[in-house]
Amino acid sequence: MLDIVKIRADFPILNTEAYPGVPLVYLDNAASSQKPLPVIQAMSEYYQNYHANVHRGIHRLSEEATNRYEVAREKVARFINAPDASQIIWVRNATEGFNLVAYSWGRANIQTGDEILLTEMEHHANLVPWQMLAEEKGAVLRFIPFMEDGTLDLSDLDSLLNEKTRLFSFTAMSNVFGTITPVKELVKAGHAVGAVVMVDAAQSVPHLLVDVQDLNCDFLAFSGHKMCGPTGIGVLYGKRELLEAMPPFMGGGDMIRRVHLTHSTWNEIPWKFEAGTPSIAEAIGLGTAVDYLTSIGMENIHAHEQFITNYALEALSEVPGVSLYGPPAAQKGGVAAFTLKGVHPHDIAELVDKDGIAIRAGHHCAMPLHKKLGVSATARASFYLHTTTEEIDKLVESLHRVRSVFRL
Ligand code: 7TS
Repeated sequence: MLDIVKIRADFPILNTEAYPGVPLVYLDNAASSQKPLPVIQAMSEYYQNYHANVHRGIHRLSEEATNRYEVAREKVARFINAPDASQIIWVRNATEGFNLVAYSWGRANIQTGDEILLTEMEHHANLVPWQMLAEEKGAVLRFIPFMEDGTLDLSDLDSLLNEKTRLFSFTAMSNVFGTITPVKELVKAGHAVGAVVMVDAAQSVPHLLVDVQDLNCDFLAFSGHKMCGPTGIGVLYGKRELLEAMPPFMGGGDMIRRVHLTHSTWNEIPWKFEAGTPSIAEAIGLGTAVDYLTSIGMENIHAHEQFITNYALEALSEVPGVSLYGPPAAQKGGVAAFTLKGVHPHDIAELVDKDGIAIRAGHHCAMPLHKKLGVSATARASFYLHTTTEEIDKLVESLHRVRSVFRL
């Protein structure tokens, strides 16, 4: 079991009030997680003690900044068991990871009539870049449907994945249902038809042990800000031979080997994909976030979240009028999406906020998923390593107050 009191003391914001006299209850971790003190300190130490640009100067500050920036890359590589740190490309967020692959790999490899297989429960980040690519290239988008319980319907996988499928990209964990998908099996199925397989790990890397060599995926993307790290930094992992064969995404400083007036040659990976001054403090902060999560243990974090999710699903299901979406706790991460009959999700979020409780309401950047559910929006509580049963109880009490405000 995690020492939640000790963990909560690491997160300054968790010990603040949302309004005077109303303690903050932060249940919006799927949108973005809060930051523990070591991450905040690592970033401020960089600015206070050794801020300089990386890969440029030969003065002490620049060498130290470069060293710490590259050490952070090595930490992230170890965290997801990448074979080598050169396969960790710094991007701004998971969204940029998908755009990088769609733009660079996609424009070089996708042709008219090729198929791109996605699922119906993707976040827009793993949907829109492929739509743009498909439109430009005349490729066809296909989708694995989801079933009523929020798990993937794999019964037609044999025909959805076929010799025309060039790319298969899917989420490892739905940000609405919380569904944990069978990543390893899906990667294997994709490879069996010769497709390149990309995994959206924005919701999985922060909460589960992810091993890219075990999964054998070709690309995998995630964001720092959902895993106790800063905003403005994310990761694209890729297999070496793919990354080396891909053209650059953006041009500019740092990504070149030699520049002539009319043409240039490219740097090695990972820098070939990192044009311009990067997010230095943020990369260092993410390295510290990885240290922090590792010190607690990803298995422990997942076990705690399963316990909390189970508790939350049971407690929420006892509130009259609540409908829950997604599979049971054992099959999902720490996400509870729900509706309350007779109250719009935005009203739920606004009213529980008065009790200091932060949840998200809306389509959670998964409009097609909500369309298929037949609802325009859901309310969503999402948990992390510091979430307590008392916080879930407060949400449930607050929902009872919402019901009385609406005279239900
Ligand atoms: N993929 C999944 C599964 C996500 O949940 C998100 C963000 C992204 C990709 C994109 O991440 P970004 O950091 O590039 O924006 N999800 C959410 C969410 O559920 N609520 O706010 C952001």
